[in-house]
Formats: sequence, structure tokens, C-alpha cells
Amino acid sequence: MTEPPPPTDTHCPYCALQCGMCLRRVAAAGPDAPGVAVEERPGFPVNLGALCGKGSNAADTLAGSVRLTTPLVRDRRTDPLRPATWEEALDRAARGLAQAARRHGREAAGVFGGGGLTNEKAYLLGKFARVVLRTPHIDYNGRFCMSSAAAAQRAAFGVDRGLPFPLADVARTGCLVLVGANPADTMPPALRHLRELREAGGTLIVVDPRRTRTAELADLHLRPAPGTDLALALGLLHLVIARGRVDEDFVARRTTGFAHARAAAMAHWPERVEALTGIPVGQMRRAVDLFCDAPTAMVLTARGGEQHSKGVDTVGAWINLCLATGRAGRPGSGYGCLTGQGNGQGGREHGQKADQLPGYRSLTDPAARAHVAAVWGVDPADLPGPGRSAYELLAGLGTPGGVRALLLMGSNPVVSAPDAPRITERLRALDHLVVCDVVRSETAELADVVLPSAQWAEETGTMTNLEGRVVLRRAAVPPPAGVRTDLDALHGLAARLGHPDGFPTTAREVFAELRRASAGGAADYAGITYERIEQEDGVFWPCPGEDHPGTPRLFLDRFATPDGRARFADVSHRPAAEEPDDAYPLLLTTGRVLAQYQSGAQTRRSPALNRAAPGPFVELHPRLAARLGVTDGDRLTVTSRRGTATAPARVTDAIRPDTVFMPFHWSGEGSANNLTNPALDPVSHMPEFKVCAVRVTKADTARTGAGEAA
Ligand SMILES: Nc1nc2c(c(=O)[nH]1)N[C@H]1C(S)=C(S)[C@@H](COP(=O)(O)OP(=O)(O)OC[C@H]3O[C@@H](n4cnc5c(=O)[nH]c(N)nc54)[C@H](O)[C@@H]3O)O[C@H]1N2
Ligand SMILES: Nc1nc2c(c(=O)[nH]1)N[C@H]1C(S)=C(S)[C@@H](COP(=O)(O)OP(=O)(O)OC[C@H]3O[C@@H](n4cnc5c(=O)[nH]c(N)nc54)[C@H](O)[C@@H]3O)O[C@H]1N2
Ligand code: SF4
Ligand SMILES: [Mo]
Repeated sequence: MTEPPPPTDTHCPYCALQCGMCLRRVAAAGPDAPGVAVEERPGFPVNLGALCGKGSNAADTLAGSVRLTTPLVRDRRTDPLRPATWEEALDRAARGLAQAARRHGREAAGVFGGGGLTNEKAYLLGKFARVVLRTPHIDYNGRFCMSSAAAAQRAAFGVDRGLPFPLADVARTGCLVLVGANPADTMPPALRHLRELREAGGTLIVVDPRRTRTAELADLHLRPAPGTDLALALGLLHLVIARGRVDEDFVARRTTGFAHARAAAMAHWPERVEALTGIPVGQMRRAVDLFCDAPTAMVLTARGGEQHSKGVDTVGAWINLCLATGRAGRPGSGYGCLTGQGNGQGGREHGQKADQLPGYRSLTDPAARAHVAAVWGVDPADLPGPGRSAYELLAGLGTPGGVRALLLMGSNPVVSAPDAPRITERLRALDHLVVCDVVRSETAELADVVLPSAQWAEETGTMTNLEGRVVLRRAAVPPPAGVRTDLDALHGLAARLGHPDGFPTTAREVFAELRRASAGGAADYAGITYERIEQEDGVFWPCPGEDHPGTPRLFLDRFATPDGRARFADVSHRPAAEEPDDAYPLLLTTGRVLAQYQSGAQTRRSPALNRAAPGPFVELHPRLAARLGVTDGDRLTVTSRRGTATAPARVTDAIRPDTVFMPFHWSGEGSANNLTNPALDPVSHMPEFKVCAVRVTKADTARTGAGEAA
């Protein structure tokens, strides 16, 4: 008998914590059951062995019964999908992309990627768009995620890395402000650091319209009306200035632009901000005291503050608060963004984004184009310019001048895009849709060609977590028969489109090229190797050489701007794109629950997770429920200017009476994205997922209009 192989150290397939875990090979309980079990990996510093339910049930995603295990094609648009060989599927996929370009020009082919893909996949996908298709139109679902925080960080600090310090530093700050972040549900192992913070005497302020499980841990919970965080941050800065708490020395030495920020803050006096946000002035004063009295302080934002048509300005205002009080670029202090997807950070550094080249280089910078073109062996003049942002790309599908043939890898926009019914209609209007996925997602159902992909535990590749730590996911089991890696698929497509070279199928080879392409850029991976990652529990970028230790903490000496100083943002309050009125009198906000992940494509296929979170719901306050004549469990119809969703009521005083909340993990009639507003931030092009105006009725009275909220 042969010895069983040792367990494999790897990382969770889901969120940006990229918790360390161990996979042990086990005898599969049946032909379709996964052949591995998830076990603790105590040493990894981010989660120290802890996993949330999604992580501990992650092996469910490997089961053959929930997977795509053969390519699928359809012969005519109206035909059902049928199984095909890889040869036939790749031939058809390549032909469809080439045909669109031939008929309508190169810009008629497009690519849509995902922040869950490894660095190697994201890098090759960008190269595929620019070198093989030579189209400007590539963007990805990260645009829907942390793009507002990225833009604001870049404006203020010259570079955007989720956290400019290791997550464990959170435990040692004096005061932590969480803005629109609910890690108790979205990153549970991170709570360990919050608990340590409290034990060490630090304080926690949570800014969230809902009393979440995270808010329940707070010393102070501020409950702004959705879409008013910008006003709140300005109001807090006003109080900082009025109470003489500005760190004048820091402002003078390490920043520029305070005069504008000061003037804007002075126009947001506390009573005005109370009227805008609903937060009592006394609570704002207490927040400023907690923040300024502590020796060090941090502000971390997540999607609640960022997914707005003014997300960039909102993050800018929170960064202003940090800069004015000297809480940035110092040990124990700073601003950070909790990135979301497994590779939300790395996925945006290596060229999936419409305006960027690998290493966080700008597609419009001639030197950057020359560097990357040399690595790719092409003429810089042949590299296309910037393309459309995610929502604009999707909304233009199948229109004159829009993309007519799309390669989509690692996203499920039928469920997750704002105003999803409209995006679904656009996907149907394509001449040709190719989807690479691990499961038969709602979006795969619309495809002309579906390519079944290998995933996390079945292949090797790197991910960059929310700290800028590059980690290595290692293969523990072979993929099911019939399944190939995304790198294989890209190689096959590139070869059929005239590029037999330049698209390696091993992650190691791709990573070697990525290191060269990123060398000298802001996100410099040149010194990172798989061996170092294994030995050092991950390596933090920038890491320009193999003898460089990597950079766990940024900005301690200087910010990454040309003059080394951080820049204050010049921002003022403005309302949400859609405010309540007589027809749509309530605010809707959307977000997540603990046991489901994103569009649910993976977690809705896990029996344990489905038992924990079986379906959509509408959270509403008892006073609103009473006004509507609704009790817990009644079916509600929620209507916005875009559409309608129906789901059971969940009555709770954890939410403001003027606001309802829906999670977005489900498709069909309970889909929150039937309702959401695709109003975009002018800079980041982030849609306004977190606030729109709705009307709520009891479902069985919807037709008569009775029970409407006034
Ligand atoms: N269980 C689970 N975990 C996940 C994910 C998942 O789908 N499920 N997804 C991962 C990804 S990609 C991401 S991006 C992260 C997201 O992580 P989070 O940002 O923590 O998650 P959300 O639930 O989207 O939003 C957080 C909070 O914002 C609040 N909020 C809503 N509107 C506003 C507002 O206007 N202002 C303020 N201040 N707060 C508001 C909501 O009430 C919610 O509690 O989670 C990651 N982890
Ligand atoms: N209303 C509302 N909508 C939102 C949000 C919100 O807060 N409210 N949040 C937004 C945010 S922050 C995000 S990040 C998006 C995410 O939304 P999506 O982009 O839809 O994210 P996922 O559901 O993770 O989709 C990933 C897809 O890739 C597949 N997949 C997983 N691993 C691999 C792989 O290795 N290769 C390939 N080819 N496929 C793979 C999965 O099966 C799944 O179908 O949703 C956004 N939509
Ligand atoms: S917190 Fe995120 S990375 Fe950690 S186990 Fe849960 S889903 Fe996985
Ligand atoms: Mo996200």
C-alpha cells in the first residue's frame, strides 16, 4: 500500500482574506463527491486557523455533481446547449470572436473578467484582449467592488493597495472606524483582530445604517441614511477643526491641499450634517473624541461607503479625516479598504482593468506601453487604448458600436450586475458569448459556448489578498475528467486566433512573465517567487528584487506621490442619484449574508450553506412593517424605477425605518439587482448598488396598491 499524500497547504476559494487552509485527500463518498477535506492550517497569520462556514464547506464546490464537466455549445441561438468536445468548443469560440472583429471591427470583440481569478489568469486575460483580440474592451467585476476606494487612494496616496499594512495591525490601533463594512458576516476570521483590539483597550466605531453583528461589537454605532457617508465624514472633519484637533505639523510636513478640504468641511456644520444623515450631533462629537483621543487610529471602508455614485468622493472625505488628524503613514494608523473578492487586489493590478497594464501601469502612459509591449514582443503602437468600464461595456453589448462577441471568465453578471434584467437582455443580444466557468451559472445558460474550468484546489496560482500579500494556491486534487484550466482555454483560443506562442499553460511560466511585466511598476512583483511565498507566508508588493524583503507597510516615510506628500481631496456633499419621493418613498440598500457568496453560483450549490441561508428576504423595521400591515414572513413586492423583486419580509429593528435591505445572492424574482440603480460614479464608474428609491407592498395586495408605504 502506498502512503497517503501529505495534506496540501493552500487558501480558501472565496473572499479577500484568502484564509490559509489545509486540504487532505480522502476517499470520495461517491463518484461525484469531492476527494478532499478542508482542515485547519494554524500557522497562516491572517486567519490563524479560523475559517468561516464558506471556507470550511469549500470542498462542496469540487463535487462532480455540481460542476460543468464537459464543454457545451449551441448550434443556433434558439437551440438548447449540448455537450461538445474541447476541439469543437474552442473552434467555435475562436470563430465567433474572429467573426465579430471581421464584420464590425476589432472593437466588436470584448472580454469580461473577474476578481476571483488568479494573478496568472488575470494577466493572461489582459494580454489576450490586447495582443490577440487587440480590442480596448476588457473590464471585470472588480469595477463593481472596490474601484471607488482604489481611485480615491490613488488620488490621495499615489497608489492603491487595499490595506497599507498587515491586517494584524488592526489589533494594535487605538481607534478603528469601520465604514460600511460588516466583517462579522463578510470576513468572520478578521473579528479575531477586532476582539484583540478591544482587549488592548482600543475602541471601535461602526458606520452602518443597519445594526449588524459587527455594529453590535462597537463602542459607538453611527447609523447614517444610506448614501450620506460623504456628509458624515465632512461633518466629522468640521468638528475636528472646530475643536482644534488638527495635527498641524503633520498637515504641513506630509500633505498638500488642506485649504480646500478645510473650507469644504466648514460648510458642513454639525446640525446640517445631522439633517442630512440622521446622526445626532452628540454622536458625531463622541466619534471625534474617540478618534482624536486615541494615540493611533484607522479608518477602513468597505462596500457600504464605496458602492455609490459618489463613492470616490466619499472615500476621499474619510481619507481627509485621517490626514487632518495625522492618522496616515504612521505605525498603527492609516486608511485602508477591505477589498472583497479572493483576488480583488491582484485582479486589478495585472491588466484586466479597462485602463491599466500589468504592474498597475497606465494604458495611456507611453513609457508603460513601451515596457509591457517589449515583454509581449509587440509594437507599442499596436496596443489598444483604454476601453469601457464594466457597466458601460455590458450595457452596450449587441448595440451598434458596442461589443458583439464576448469572452466572459469568472463572473456571473446575470445575477450581480446592477439593473440585471437589462444586462441579461444585452447578453442575449450578443452575436456570440463564450463563458468559462466551473458551474453552469445563470450567465453560462445564455452562452453559445461554455468551457468548463478547473478551480482553486485543482490548479496552482497566486492570489493577492486585501493586505497586498501575494499568496500561493496549490493544487491538491486533479480536476474532474473533461475539465481544463482557464490557462489551457486561453492557450487554445490564442492558438486558433494566430498566436500559438505567448500563452503558456503552466501558472509558473505565466508568473515568470508577469514578474517581468510588472517590474518597475507600482505593483512590482519582480522579486516574488513561488518558493519565497511558501517560505514567507506570502510576500507583500512592491517587491522589486529577490533580495528585497517585500513591503508589509507602505507610506511610513513618504507617500507614493511625486512629491511624497498625501493629497487632500476637494469634496462636498451631494445627494444620491435617486432620492425618495411620493412614488418611491423608501431607500433600498443591498449587501451580503454570512453563508452565501456573491451571485451564489458556488455557494448555492453547497447543501450546508443553503440550509443556513436558503433564499432572499427583505429586511424592514417593525414601524414600517406595521404601516404596511406586514408581519414577519409575508411576501413583499419591492419596486424601483428599474423593476420588481418579491421575497419574504424579515422584520427587525436592526434597520432604519426609512430603509429596506436585500441581499443580492439569488437570481429570479427575488433578485435585488432587479431593482438597483446603475448610476455611475464619474471617476471610478462604480454603480450605485447601495442606495436607490423603492416602494414596498405586500405581494398579494400589490395589484390593488393597498398596503403601500407612504
Ligand atoms: N458572506 C460573504 N462574504 C463575502 C462576500 C459575500 O458575498 N458573502 N463577498 C466578498 C466581497 S467580493 C466583498 S466586496 C466583501 C463586501 O464586504 P462588506 O462591504 O462588509 O459587505 P456588504 O454587505 O456589501 O456591505 C457592508 C455593509 O454596508 C452597509 N451599508 C449599506 N448602505 C450603506 C451606506 O450607504 N453607508 C454605510 N456606511 N453603510 C452602508 C450594509 O448595511 C452592510 O452591512 O465581502 C466579501 N466577503
Ligand atoms: N445589489 C448588489 N449587487 C452587487 C454587489 C452588492 O453589494 N449589491 N456587490 C458587487 C460586488 S462587490 C462584486 S465583487 C460582484 C461579484 O459578482 P460576480 O462577478 O457575479 O461574482 P461571483 O458570483 O463570485 O462570480 C464568479 C463566477 O466565476 C466562477 N468561478 C469561480 N472560480 C472560477 C475560476 O477559477 N475560473 C472561472 N472561469 N470561473 C470561476 C463562479 O462559479 C461564478 O460563476 O457583485 C456585485 N454586485
Ligand atoms: S473569511 Fe473569506 S477567505 Fe476566510 S474562510 Fe471565509 S470566505 Fe474563506
Ligand atoms: Mo466585491
